[in-house]
Amino acid sequence: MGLKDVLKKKIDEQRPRTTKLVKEFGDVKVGEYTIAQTIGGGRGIKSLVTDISYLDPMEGIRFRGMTIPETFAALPKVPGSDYPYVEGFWYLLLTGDVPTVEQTQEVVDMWKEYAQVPQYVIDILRAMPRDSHPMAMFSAAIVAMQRESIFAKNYSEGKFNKMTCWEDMYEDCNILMARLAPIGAYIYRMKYKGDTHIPADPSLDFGANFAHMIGQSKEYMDVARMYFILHSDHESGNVSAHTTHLVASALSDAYYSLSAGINGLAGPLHGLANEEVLRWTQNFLEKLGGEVPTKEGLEKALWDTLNSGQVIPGYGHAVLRKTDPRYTSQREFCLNTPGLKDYPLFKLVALIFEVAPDVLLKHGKAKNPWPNVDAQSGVIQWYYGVTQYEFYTVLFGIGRALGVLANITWDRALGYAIERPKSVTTAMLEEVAGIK
Ligand code: NMX
Ligand code: MLT
Repeated sequence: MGLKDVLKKKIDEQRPRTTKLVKEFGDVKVGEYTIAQTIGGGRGIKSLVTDISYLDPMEGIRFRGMTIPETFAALPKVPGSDYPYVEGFWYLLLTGDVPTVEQTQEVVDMWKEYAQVPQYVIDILRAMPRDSHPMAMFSAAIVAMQRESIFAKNYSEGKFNKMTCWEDMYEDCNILMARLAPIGAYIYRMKYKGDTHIPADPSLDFGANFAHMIGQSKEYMDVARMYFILHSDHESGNVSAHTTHLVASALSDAYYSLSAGINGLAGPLHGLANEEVLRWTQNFLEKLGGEVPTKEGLEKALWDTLNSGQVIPGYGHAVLRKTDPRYTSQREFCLNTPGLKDYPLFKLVALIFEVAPDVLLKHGKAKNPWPNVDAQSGVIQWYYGVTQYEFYTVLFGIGRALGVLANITWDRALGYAIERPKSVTTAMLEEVAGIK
């Protein structure tokens, strides 16, 4: 059975579960919420459903029920590599099944067929001012391709069918996913490598091809595979996933939805934090003439950042209350890679890990003083020569697309409603609080 048939079978099995919950148990309460949650970004309000990943505050992310090490261990590996195919991971996210080698190959072949980036996208990227942020370019390239949406075309021709429209979304998502690595690579080479470009190598998988197209070494191929998988999904409430879902809930197609999600990822409190971490650490190293600081020196720098009203980038989380396992996974990669383990920037990042949580605890504001994914990701990129930290969030975005596109395919399959929570006025909240 091909991926689409497996997915169809899963969707047919899942639909009655959702229908039963809504029809027979629709009045059962899931939770209660407070004024602080209403004003404070809806934190902790359970109002989204996804089976693709779940974030436990203490344990961290599970993809389709599997921890990060379990996921890496279970998926078919690229021959000659310890890391799995990104394409196999996509299969897992969509279906919940660990694919066989043949099932993985089906996605590899499909994405190769779809990977050609249309010339007009290249023209649009080239027409943008060269100093545009790479995230603005990435988002523009995605939304520019909207004219190709199969979902939008069929909808406009009156061919919308609630039961089968997920198939158009599925096709759109595969086409879009296949093109994201070449688009990212094009932006990278245009902005930072003298506008010289490297054509895709049809013998390579998605992650390796990205490494190849940006002009990277063989070693970096595993970095790309690891990076895309680690950044893929973090349940549905984070800004990029939620935005993608929200926009898709209006029956907007995958291109509009993903572009919107990428715009959210570009914020410094979300995906841009990986750029901020590197800017912060590089500025700091520069001041010290490249020397790794003492603990005392580092503590002072962290306090200076906090006292100037800035956040410590890469630390804290809206849900997590422990060190992010995505941080740990990348830290282990550093510790197991000769050269990286003793790399000054890694030593500094490791020292920040020793010092920052205590500083944040003393500061007394952040509910979670531990590092998140962004605190560790830039150092690996820098080590391999991807030093243009402005670009790091595009890497995050290519990975994040895996999760959010799998999610909106399921959103269509299960016919989730247009999202439209209710707002209240401040006076209404004061009344609820008994102030007036
Ligand atoms: N440094 C300084 N202050 C912090 C930090 C931090 N790293 N994290 C939280 N706080 C402050 C926060 O600004 C808030 O202050 P105030 O009451 O003055 O508004 C207070 O602590 C309470 O915030 P929390 O409830 O702990 O965190 P919240 O859920 O609101 O926000 C983040 C979560 C991730 C936005 C926040 O921790 C943060 O700004 N971290 C730094 C930026 C970052 O690393 N973002 C990346 C997140 C992961 N990702 O990739 O998306
Ligand atoms: C993410 O990966 O989306 C971030 O950790 C933010 C979040 O989960 O809120």
